[in-house]
Amino acid sequence: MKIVPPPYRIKVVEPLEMTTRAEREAYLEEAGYNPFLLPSKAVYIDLLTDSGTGSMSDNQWAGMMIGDEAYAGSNNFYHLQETIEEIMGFRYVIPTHQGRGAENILFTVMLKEGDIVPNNMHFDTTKAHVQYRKAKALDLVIDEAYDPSSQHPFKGDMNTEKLREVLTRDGDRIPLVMMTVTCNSGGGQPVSMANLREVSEIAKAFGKPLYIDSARFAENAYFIKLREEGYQDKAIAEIVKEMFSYADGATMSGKKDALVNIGGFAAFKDEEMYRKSTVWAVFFEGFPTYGGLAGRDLEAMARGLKEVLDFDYLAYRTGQIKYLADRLLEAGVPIMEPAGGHAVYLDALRFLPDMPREHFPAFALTSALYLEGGIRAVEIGSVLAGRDQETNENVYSSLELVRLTIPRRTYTERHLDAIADAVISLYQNPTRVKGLKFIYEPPVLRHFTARFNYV
Ligand code: PM9
Repeated sequence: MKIVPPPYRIKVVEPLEMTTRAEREAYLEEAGYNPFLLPSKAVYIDLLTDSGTGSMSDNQWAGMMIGDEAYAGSNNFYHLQETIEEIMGFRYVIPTHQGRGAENILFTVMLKEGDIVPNNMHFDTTKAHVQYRKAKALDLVIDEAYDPSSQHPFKGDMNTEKLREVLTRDGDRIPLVMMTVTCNSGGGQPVSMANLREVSEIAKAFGKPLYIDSARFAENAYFIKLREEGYQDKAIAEIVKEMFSYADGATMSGKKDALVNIGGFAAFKDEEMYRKSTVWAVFFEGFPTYGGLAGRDLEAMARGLKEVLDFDYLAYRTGQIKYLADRLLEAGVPIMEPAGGHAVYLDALRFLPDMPREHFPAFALTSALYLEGGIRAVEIGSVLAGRDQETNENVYSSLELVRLTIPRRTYTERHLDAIADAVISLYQNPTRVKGLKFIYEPPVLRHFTARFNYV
């Protein structure tokens, strides 16, 4: 198995508590078999998310010491603004407390009831913000995205034929087009430069602005360099610049590719859009030069945005995902292929072919994985999908996945081996995975707080 060497060494460590199986059984019962309800101290390896869970560099921590905590016009805001302009080409920047803060501002300015937002694939919070305004979140990703074994190199691409169709038919209801890079809900799959370019040309032809949900923009750029013809000799920074040259603006969760624990921003090319957005920034987030963040957070984000462009960092980061994926594939474990940028997704329907859908196989697998190795993963399947708004029946989603999300610069290959060993052991002993039934089901976003017991 190929290991890409890490381009850093460890300076600070955070002790982890080791638990016994009996202790984990008690913790899990207490948590209602829901990994979201486990206390962090009960978890050995936390793969719930890669959002805000990574490690900052010494350079970022040093930057935090020069936080300028002025209410307005902090030095660190200007540093962040210059950095975003240099990297992404957006002149106008509004910091936000995290990605969804930026979505809230953008959609408050742009959306009204009855509108449609085409996106390759909306992330949950983006979709929720669109729907909250009684607008429709339309996913137009290519069909290959829904086939876990398709080896398409850019499974995050948008189906441009469908985009043209919807713009032709419903153009007057579409205030903007969005692209999510990488495509999180589709497995961290990248979008090609050719697709971004084409989507931007189509949007322009119909007079619509294009916004990029850029949470994992650098991981996307790395895949373009690796897989798309004509980009092998380009620096990541050049690729990133070209990606954003096709967009009118961006929303960003800094908790991913800005390598910070908290933060985000909205960015614009157009001054008028920026002006309209500042009104809502003040309302929701704070004065437009701090947006709910401390000056030190702005500095850490500015520095993180530069660090993430390092090729060796990205090679190691994506190499970790591939390492884990390859170990699982070698043992025959069914996963979503090819390995994406930030997570490995187990395909629970093939992992547990005999478990009925109403026993929630992917959710059940997260419980078993916790018992097996103290590993906390997250279900992306039918519990998350919820109930049909009209019939109130459970929606059994086409993909029943467990996301093993790898935090940035946090775990070593030995941790990845522990994860692989636990997953493989369950795959070889599937009777250890026990189906679940609800004992408490909240009416919305049920996966966060639902409680279960074994069927
Ligand atoms: N993504 C994730 O775990 C955070 C948890 S939300 C239950 O993958 C994209 C592509 C995301 C994303 C968050 C957001 C929102 C926007 N776009 O979490 O608000 O993956 O900073 O960003 C999560 P914030």
